[in-house]
Amino acid sequence: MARAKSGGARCAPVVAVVMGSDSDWPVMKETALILKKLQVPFTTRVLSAHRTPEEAGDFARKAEKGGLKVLIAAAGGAAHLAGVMASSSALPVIGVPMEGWALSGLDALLSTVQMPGGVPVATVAIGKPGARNAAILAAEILALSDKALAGRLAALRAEARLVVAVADKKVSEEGRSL
Ligand code: RP5
Repeated sequence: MARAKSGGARCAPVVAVVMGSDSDWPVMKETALILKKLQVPFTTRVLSAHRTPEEAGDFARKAEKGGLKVLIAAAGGAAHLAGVMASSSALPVIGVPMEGWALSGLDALLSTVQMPGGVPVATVAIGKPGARNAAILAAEILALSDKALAGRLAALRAEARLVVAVADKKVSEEGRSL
């Protein structure tokens, strides 16, 4: 399994960011960037539930033994990648529906979220917001046993509050000056 960079040192990945196609990468890069910012070691892979089903299942089966703790799986269309990960691993799986080429990602959302009872996939929003939330959710799971990471997550939330406060000030001022 590939090593990931974290805080300047090479650390074994604890999160896998798996996607069905390299066409998903521009969106899933958002996940990787947030994991990097939070100093969570990760690996990024292209594995397809439909085009490389054996490799995808094999990856999920070996994930826990390889040191991974959370799997993030992104796919579009008839999106089964997160489900395949969840069916072959006991690790928590976060599914990210990709917007795809038709139906604005509703197809992928339903394929990802509608898992049968007993095989959960924590499904986040379609596209970039989901890609970002997948990273944060994975970090929140890991932060349950990592106080330093919990601190970095709190700082991220504080940053988001600051952005809203600045926007609030700007819009309030502009509103008053109309
Ligand atoms: C899914 O089909 C992939 O996850 C991707 O979102 C979509 C299209 O894949 P490409 O045809 O661009 O490779 O399996």
